[in-house]
Amino acid sequence: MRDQILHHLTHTQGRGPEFATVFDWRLAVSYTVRDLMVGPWVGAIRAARDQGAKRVYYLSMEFLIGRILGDAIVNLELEPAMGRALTLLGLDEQVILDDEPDAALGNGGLGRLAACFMESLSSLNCPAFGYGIRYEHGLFRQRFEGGQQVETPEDWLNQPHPWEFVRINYSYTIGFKGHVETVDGRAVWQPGESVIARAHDTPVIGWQGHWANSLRLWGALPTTLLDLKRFNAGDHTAAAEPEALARTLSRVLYPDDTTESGKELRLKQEYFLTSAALQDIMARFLAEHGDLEMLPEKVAIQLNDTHPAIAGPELIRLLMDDHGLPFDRAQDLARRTLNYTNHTLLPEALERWSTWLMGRVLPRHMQIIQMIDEDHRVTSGRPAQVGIVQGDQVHMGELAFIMASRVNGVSALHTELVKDTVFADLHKLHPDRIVNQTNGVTPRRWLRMANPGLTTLLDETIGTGWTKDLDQLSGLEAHAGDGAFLDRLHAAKRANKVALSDGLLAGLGVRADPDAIFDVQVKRMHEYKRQLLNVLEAIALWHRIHESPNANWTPRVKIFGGKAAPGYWLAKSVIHLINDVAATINNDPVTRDLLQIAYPPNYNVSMAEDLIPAADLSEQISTAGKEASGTGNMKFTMNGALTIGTLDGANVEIREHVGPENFFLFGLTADEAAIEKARPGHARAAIEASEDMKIALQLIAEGRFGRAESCYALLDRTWNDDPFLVASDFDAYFTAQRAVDRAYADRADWDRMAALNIARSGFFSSDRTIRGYMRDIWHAEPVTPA
Ligand code: H2P
Repeated sequence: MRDQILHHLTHTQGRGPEFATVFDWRLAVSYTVRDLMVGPWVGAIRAARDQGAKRVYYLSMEFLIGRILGDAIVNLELEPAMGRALTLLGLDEQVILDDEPDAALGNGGLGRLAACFMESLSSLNCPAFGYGIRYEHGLFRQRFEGGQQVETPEDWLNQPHPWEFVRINYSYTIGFKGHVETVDGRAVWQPGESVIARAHDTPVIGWQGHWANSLRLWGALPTTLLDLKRFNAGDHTAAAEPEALARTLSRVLYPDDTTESGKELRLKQEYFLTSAALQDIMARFLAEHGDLEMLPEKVAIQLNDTHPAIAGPELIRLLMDDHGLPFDRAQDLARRTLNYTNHTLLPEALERWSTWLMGRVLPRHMQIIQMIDEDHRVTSGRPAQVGIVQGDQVHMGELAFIMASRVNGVSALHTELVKDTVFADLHKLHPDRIVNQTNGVTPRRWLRMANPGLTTLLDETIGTGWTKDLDQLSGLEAHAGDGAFLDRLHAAKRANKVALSDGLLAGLGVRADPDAIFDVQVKRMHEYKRQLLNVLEAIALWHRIHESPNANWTPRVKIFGGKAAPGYWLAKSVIHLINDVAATINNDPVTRDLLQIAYPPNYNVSMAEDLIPAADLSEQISTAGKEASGTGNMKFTMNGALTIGTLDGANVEIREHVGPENFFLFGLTADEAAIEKARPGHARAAIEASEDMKIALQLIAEGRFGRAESCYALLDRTWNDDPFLVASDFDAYFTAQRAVDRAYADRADWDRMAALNIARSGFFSSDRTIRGYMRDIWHAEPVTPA
């Protein structure tokens, strides 16, 4: 290992050890580890081809993979060897690992789920490709200035990315705009613009290195490098136009689509990913099988949300226009190949494009969408309000549903709500199409890698088998009454808290007492996730401590993390409020030993790996019926945090598994929330009824936390609208938090509950989820390499 690292330092990085920087060493280490991934990777690709295996294709606009090196070391079980090699070289392993930038190619749960799925697909030997976009900048980087979020571009690709392989032979032309002609009775689309999609492959190594699949990310290139004629005529800017179009396409995740040009760019990105992926899939399929009738038998395509929903019309287009199939056969084959996962019931996420934009950017697809819609109308006898095209809008959710073999929700509750709400009419017409696959997370990254202290304890107590069979954690049940075991569990958690506390002090100047409750809410900033409820509770608690400073309070550190979409003013004003409240409370001499608030900026996968293992309390407090599943909730449970939460998303299943007595439940149910929301004046009535809530709002309005003006809109919305029922749930939440205080004060009992949470978290492995998809949706089998 040491020699390999030195070899790569010299021959790949071109550096002598005496001149090498941390970056040079990290690349040398990464190439050394990558070498060990290539064998299984090539073997897996060969085995899948030789055995004519069915392949799974996961199309996603986001893959929030985070850092790769540490994960690869864990999955290849290289820790001892790597540790020794780096010691021999006089290097600090943590410094090397921390030098890697996060691949921030996602926003939140949806993208992180895709990354966990890729890892589980490899760990289960399921032949698969992930297809996405190689965003040059990914999601923005977050800073706080005066407590407010400021966005700057993420520059992870400013330095060489050692994990990827550029495949210049896998390049496809992607057209946009133009017009459709009929030649010999066949439609011929003549695009007005085009770019090239070029493949960049990253191997995703599974547990113990038996198998690796590819994450294939598309970068955009111009079809002509430079318009030389215009260049020579002196118009240098115009000459570079083709390049500008291409670069913009794979530049950032979620360009602001509040403008018309932003909308067009987003639609083009979605088509760029989808068309490149489908052309690649068809090329591989035809090379291996030839007979188009075999497509559904050999190919399963999963659409991650509606973002790649243009796959339906695109696959039909390829089958009709390139391969000459009639519409009916093309549509039938496409439908038997495609599946769609719904991740949210919120209307803003079920995409809609104007027929004008769709017709202009993708004229051939607009025709095919109308054919699909008309065919569905005739064959299903559906009611008028169910169509894909309604008025001047193309509904991508309906398109994805109608073109899918299976549609799945991501938790038991969410799947039922999908049937009852967003797709109620389509569900009546196609009652077998919707199925559930409750989300999961990979225990390799989220336990073995992120929490080495707990991992050692688990390995020594129940063996290492849990890593690939997470249900084996149930072996801990027998130790939940064993004082010596609980002491070790407590010590492992405390060590993580000490490390985090050091980091918070160094980074933010916040003093977090490792014996306080570490209460963590990390996720995208969104009104329905109710970070506002959490910070209002902090204010009310602060006020109560002031009223009786000598009462028996349990010290608490509240930790927040998350980014707000750049155009989302409300989420941004909650960030501002949290930071302002922290600035006041953290310096208050009366309460500072009892309550601290920390909001480290730029929450990402790496930060999650530090925060989650150090958490005692997991905040999963969305308005019931709004969070489709949640996956952070699962990571916390696995790492021995207890949940305070509503009956929402996968919280419901977590509570069933860990037992209601080991979970802090509060709040309205989804049904109750729907009724409450319809009640006129619910917000005002709930605030009037809650002394603590009223005081919290009053303190904000009085300017106790800085400029009250910046909060007026937020306060106004809370008093008069409160669409996510913060006020209606406030007292129940406050009361549940006091139950948490009392429970935490009994250390032995808390540790016992934490142990039971870990012991009963096996169900939430993404291996279980992927097995479910393989069985119920993809009909795919694992493959053994020769
Ligand atoms: C979303 C849902 C979550 C779900 C996740 C993965 C869109 O992610 O809201 O409830 O767990 O997809 O299915 P998120 O809000 O975390 O960005």
